[in-house]
Amino acid sequence: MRVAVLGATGLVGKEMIATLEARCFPVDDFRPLSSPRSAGTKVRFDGRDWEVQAVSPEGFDGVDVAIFSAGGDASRKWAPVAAERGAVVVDNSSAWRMDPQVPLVVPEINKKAVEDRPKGIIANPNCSTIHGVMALYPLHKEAGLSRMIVTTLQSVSGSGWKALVELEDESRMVLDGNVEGANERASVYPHRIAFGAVPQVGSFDDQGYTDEEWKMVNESRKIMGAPELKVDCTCTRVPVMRGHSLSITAQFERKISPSEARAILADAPGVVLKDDPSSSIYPLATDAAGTDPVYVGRIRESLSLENGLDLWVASDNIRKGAALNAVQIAELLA
Ligand code: 11C
Repeated sequence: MRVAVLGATGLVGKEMIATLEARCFPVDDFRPLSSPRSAGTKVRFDGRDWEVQAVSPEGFDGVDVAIFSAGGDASRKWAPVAAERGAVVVDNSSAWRMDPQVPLVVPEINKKAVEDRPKGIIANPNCSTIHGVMALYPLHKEAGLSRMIVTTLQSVSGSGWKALVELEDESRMVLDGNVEGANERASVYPHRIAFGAVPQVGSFDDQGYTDEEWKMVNESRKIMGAPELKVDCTCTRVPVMRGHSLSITAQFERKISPSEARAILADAPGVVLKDDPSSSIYPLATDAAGTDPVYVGRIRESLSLENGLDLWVASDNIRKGAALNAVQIAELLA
């Protein structure tokens, strides 16, 4: 396969390149692309350094699969150009996800959807959505998911390199007693994130929900083929470098016991069950960081909802939440 990666110098782009290499993706020709600003920098792939080229229409000539992680504006501009030149685009931005002519794919759930791609674009879902549906879909197949109530605790790596540096800088300042300076250092986020929790991921609409929360609502319905699914979601940002966590209350059409749910999830592809609370074994973002699976635990019967279960989920937002899922989609094409 001739492979282009647009956004090759970003946090997710670099992980995509590392994932292509780690999974021995069959690459005959490799083209790392970026905005003109980052062009000329080098990325490492297959044992050598490659110079990143500025994105251009010609850069997609002869490319079989173009994996994009360069933000919504770049995707809106360049995905049709790449598709026009014959590439299949796997896009990690939110630009195309809800387009009815663009499949939104988590391979463990709806891999057949990649076959119907009239625009030549396949969308990679939002990270926290991927983690949620990976945990819930195996249960949905067995018991019919009717409602999900989700609170996310999202790490700063979801906002890229700058946010990692911001958390580190602010943490140092607070530990040095300079709380005022740390508050003033906030720039990626509207408030200091170090030693705090911010109930805002993305921007608010008139209803008081953020775009990140709407992604959980709409993308979950589309991926699981469940347009009637009831969803409530609150997305929060926490001072974790890498790995998103989700607290989920799920309601089903039929009763599903915690032990049945554990048995189903123990067999689910891409999911690892970590559920022995008496020994303090449950999913931790810090354990999930740098690994592929979606970890599920704290499975217990809901105290308030009929046929309900409570769960805790953690997974690496840069791996399964972004780069790994995108490369798995590319593997379906290969
Ligand atoms: C975050 N989920 O954690 C976001 C990052 O729509 O792909 C990814 C945004 C997206 O901040």
